[in-house]
Amino acid sequence: MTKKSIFNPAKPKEKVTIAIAGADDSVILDVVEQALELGIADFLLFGRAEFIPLQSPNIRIIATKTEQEAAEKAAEAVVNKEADVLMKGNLPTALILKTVLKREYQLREKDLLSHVSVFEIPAYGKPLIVSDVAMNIAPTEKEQIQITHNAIEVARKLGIEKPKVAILSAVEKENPKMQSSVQAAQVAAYFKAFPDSGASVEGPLAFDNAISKTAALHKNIVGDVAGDADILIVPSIEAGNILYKSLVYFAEARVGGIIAGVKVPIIIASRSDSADNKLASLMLTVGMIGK
Ligand code: COD
Repeated sequence: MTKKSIFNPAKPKEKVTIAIAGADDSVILDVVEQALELGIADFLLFGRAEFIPLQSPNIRIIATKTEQEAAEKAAEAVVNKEADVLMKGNLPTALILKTVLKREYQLREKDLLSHVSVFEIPAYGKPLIVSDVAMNIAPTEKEQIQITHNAIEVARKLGIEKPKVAILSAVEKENPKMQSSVQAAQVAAYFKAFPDSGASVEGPLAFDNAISKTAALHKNIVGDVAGDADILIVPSIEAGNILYKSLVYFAEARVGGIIAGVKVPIIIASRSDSADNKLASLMLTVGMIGK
C-alpha cells in the first residue's frame, strides 16, 4: 500500500463501529482482524456464531440463524445508531440491497441509490471511479443521471474537485441502433445544460477513448474528459461487472465499493473479493466519514 493511496486514510478522529451482515466467513474475519490491528474500527458481527471464532474487547458477536436475519439485524444496528457503518459480509448483494431499501429503515437520502467502485490501477495514474456495477441493473436516462450525480459526490469527497466523467458505450458517436450510445449522448447533454454540476461530462465514449489520450487522439476526440476520465458511467450492470472483474483479475487493481445516496456509509464488496480489497472498501469508507 503506497502512502498516497486513497485506501490508506488518516485514522478517523473517533473510532467507528462497523456492523457486518454475514460475518461468518474466513475472508471477512481476516479483514476484521487487520482492521482491529490498525485500530480503525470496532465491530458488531452478525452471523452464525459458531463460525465466528474471534475474541476481542472491540468486537461483539450477535448470533443470527439466517442470511435474512443477519442483514436485517445489522441494518437495524445502523438505524438505531449502535453502529456507524453497515458492511456486507458473506451474503448475496441483492439481499443486503433489498434490506437497505426497506422504507421503514429510512436509510435513503436520494431518490436513487447506486453502487460506486473506486479503483487504484497500477497502469492508471489516478483513482478511477466506476458506477454502477452492482445495484442498478439497466438504468434509464433519468437513473443514469442520478447515478452520475452520486458518483460526482463521491469523487468530491475523495478530493477530486471537478471530476471528468465519461458516459460509456461501445462507440464515441451516437448510433440509433445502439441504445447505450443514444442514452449516453442524452445524459451528457443534460449535464452540459447544467453548469452547476461541478463536473465535465462527455458521452458517448468508448472505454479506450475515456482512459487513453493516445486512443482519443487517434480518433481525433478532443475535450476535457477524453483520455483522462476520473469517473466511468457504464451502461449496464453486466458491462460494469465485467469491467470491475477484468480490472481486478487482469490489471491488479485494488478496489473499494460503497453505496451512494444513503444516509449512512454502506460498504458493498463482491463476495469473491480478496481480504485486501475488502479492507480497501473499509478504509475508503472510513476515510470519507464526515466529508
Ligand atoms: N434506489 C432507490 N430505490 C430503489 C432502487 C434504487 N437503486 N432500486 C429499487 N428501488 C425501490 C423501488 O422504487 C421500489 O420502491 C422498491 O425499491 C422495490 O423495487 P424493486 O422491486 O424494483 O426492487 P427489488 O427489491 O426487487 O430489487 C432491488 C435490487 C437493488 C435488489 C435489484 O435492483 C437488484 O437485484 N440489483 C442487482 C444486485 C446484484 O445482484 N448485484 C450483484 C452484482 S455484484
